[in-house]
Amino acid sequence: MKTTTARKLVEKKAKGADRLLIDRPENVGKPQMKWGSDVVAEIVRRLDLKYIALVPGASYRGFHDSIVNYLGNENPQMVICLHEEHAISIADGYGKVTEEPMAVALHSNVGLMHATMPIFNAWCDRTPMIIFGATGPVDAHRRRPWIDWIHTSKDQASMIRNYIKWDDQPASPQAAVEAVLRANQITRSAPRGPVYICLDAGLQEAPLAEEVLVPDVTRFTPAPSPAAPRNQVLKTIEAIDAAKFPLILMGRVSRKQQDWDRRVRFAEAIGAAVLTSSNDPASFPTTHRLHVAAPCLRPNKAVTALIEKADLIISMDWLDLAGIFRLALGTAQTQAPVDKTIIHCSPDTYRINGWSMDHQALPAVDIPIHVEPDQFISQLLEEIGSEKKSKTKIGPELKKLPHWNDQALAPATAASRSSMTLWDMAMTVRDFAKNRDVTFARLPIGWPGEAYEFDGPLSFLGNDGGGAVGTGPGHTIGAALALKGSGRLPVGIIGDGDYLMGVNALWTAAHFEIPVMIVVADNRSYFNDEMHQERVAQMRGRPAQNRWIGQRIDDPRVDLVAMACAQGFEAEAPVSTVEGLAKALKRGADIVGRGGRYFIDSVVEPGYADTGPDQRSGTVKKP
Ligand SMILES: Cc1ncc(C[n+]2csc(CCOP(=O)(O)OP(=O)(O)O)c2C)c(N)n1
Ligand SMILES: [Mg+2]
Repeated sequence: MKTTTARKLVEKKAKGADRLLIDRPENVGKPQMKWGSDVVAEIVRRLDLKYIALVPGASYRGFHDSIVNYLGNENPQMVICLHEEHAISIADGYGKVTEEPMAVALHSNVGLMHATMPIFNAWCDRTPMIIFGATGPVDAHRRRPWIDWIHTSKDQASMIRNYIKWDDQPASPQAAVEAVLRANQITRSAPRGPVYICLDAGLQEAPLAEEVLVPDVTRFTPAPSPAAPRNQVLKTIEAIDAAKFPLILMGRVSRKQQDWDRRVRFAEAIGAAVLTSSNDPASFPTTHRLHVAAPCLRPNKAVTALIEKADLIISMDWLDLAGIFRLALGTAQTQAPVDKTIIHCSPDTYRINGWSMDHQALPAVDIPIHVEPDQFISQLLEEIGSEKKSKTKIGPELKKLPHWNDQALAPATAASRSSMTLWDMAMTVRDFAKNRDVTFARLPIGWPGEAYEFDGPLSFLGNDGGGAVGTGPGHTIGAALALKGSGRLPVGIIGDGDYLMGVNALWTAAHFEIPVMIVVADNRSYFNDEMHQERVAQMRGRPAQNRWIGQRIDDPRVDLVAMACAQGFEAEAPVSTVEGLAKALKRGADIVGRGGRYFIDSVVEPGYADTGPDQRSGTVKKP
């Protein structure tokens, strides 16, 4: 189903392929900077922020007018959303691809309240993002009765201050210039995260009373990321030289191809085994000989064996270093440090606070490095030079270790079966993605590591850092927006619970004609929590067969396809066999390749496949 085209399409030659060519204002002429909000718009334009995701509201009607009629709805261009949650999630998905901030505008306290959860998510994702909020007028004498009073809060940012990097509420247009410049520096500096500027409605709507200076923004760019002290680099090389079995835990790293290539060169140069997490964006080619075990979230047998075997562990901003030791080695934690040499490279200490525990447990570390991993790796490579390759010690050891991808994988279930497990679905998707430039914007809970065949930094963008259901659709569409015109195929594979919570993010993709495919692993349940209820019942000696109560999304069955079509996606009837899914994926790829949007309801049996084809299953049936 296509959206109507009453709106004007302005064709802008071939270079417009990555732009949104709609919603163009008319008769704006050559507007003068005359109002407080024009100043904010002007400084934002100079920072070259391409988009601003928003749900409108009167608290920022001045700023809204400035974007449309002063900027001509360009740099940034408005990306209208149907919920503040999606505005933030779209900016998060965009930032995951570009590592650049997208702007967001949120209406007063109420819009901000809607946005809090995905802001937390973006905080956990370390995603840059400049959020504009609004309040007031702060001057009570200028407030309209009732509504302006309701929508004015003191210290509005206090709602989110614990999970953003910085906030401000400038009291003059000149101060707003400074606030935006500072916000830009802070959000782009590692460890990254959202920042918030609250714009007084009074400031926005007041005519400029004095000249405002808008400086050359090149003098306010963020500083380059710091380098590791040389003695730490040398110490690391000594530790590598002394190690018999070095293991790299490749964690939160950049999306840049040259950084990816350097990571591969580094691992090869020192001959270390490499692990990646199934929850974080792609960081290393998963089929590389050194990537011995399939990616996973919690250490499985193969990962545990590698961790046990390693005498040197190099964490490249691994999200939960102490946690993986605890899971793999039993007792190892802060109080009982592991008996191995540990190098931990992460800038995270510069950003953590006492409210959020997303810093995870404190690991014991022998060589701490407070910089971004890719910076550290480039320093190490420079120091090592190329002659190191011959010194590789792990080579013979590695030859003895089976590579996860060499093992014969259970194929998707035979054609005759009339239903699909999550394993079947994952294997079908894996086959589909081979030889295609797919970006998996999200993958669902329980997706098997054996389906993670990643060959570049945009193969996978990681899951919701804040463990927040409802962000899948927004993340996928934000990523697709960033990838528009790149030739890649953006695919978000998400749970039905996630889809249903965030479903009306889809309209934004249709409105702006963003090519994207969304596939739901439809188990008709909040299945993750069925597993929890089962575990609790078992621990308490109670009937586990009741685990489905309060969990199943059925009776009536929600028509997921209709919800996508109603918002301008193309789709077909739900598929429940591997052949049906394979055909649907191909059809979808063709449509998205031509610039369209495709939705697939992939019906699966309840159960998870992250423990292999014999999936943790949902044989429990409702009576
Ligand atoms: C905002 C939010 N609400 C509730 C939860 C708890 N929760 C975690 S996973 C999950 C189920 C998600 O359902 P779905 O997307 O269908 O995936 P499935 O569990 O079926 O694999 C829920 C409710 C959460 N993490 N975030
Ligand atoms: Mg589900």
